[in-house]
Amino acid sequence: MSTERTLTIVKPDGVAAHLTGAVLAHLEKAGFKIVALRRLHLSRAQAEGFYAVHRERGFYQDLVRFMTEGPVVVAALERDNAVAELRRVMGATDPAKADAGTLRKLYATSIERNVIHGSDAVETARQEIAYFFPQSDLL
Ligand code: 3AN
Repeated sequence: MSTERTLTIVKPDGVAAHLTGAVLAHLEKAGFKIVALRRLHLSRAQAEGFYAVHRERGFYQDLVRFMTEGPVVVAALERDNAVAELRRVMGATDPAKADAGTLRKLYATSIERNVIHGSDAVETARQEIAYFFPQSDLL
């Protein structure tokens, strides 16, 4: 078991529904340490860049609109096996398919408005953390 870092975003639906505290508390109880934290309103260019991998997908423009509709809260998290553990705690992308007790099962309202982002791989996590926390000594 090695200590890893990953990046999470409480998406605009979660922040608007006052779920930031509940989501972060859930993550802390699941063993994640919050090592950096900030709230920001993503610009269109930032959201497009963040989700560039989905550029060709039919839902891309809607996704960018959703991610820019209000502020998000971004955190760098640390624990053993952090990338895989965060994805397990988040649950499936589609809340209808998410396991009981996962954050998306608890709080998400659709496959798009699914409350939380988590990095999909260790290298992606490193890039996402560097993007949102460029000045920090985390790197
Ligand atoms: P995850 O967030 O579970 O890693 P990705 O990376 O496949 O899922 O998708 C990124 C985001 O795009 C999702 N969190 C969700 O907001 C949105 N999304 C993914 N698939 C769909 C879809 N079929 N329809 C609408 N939005 C989607």
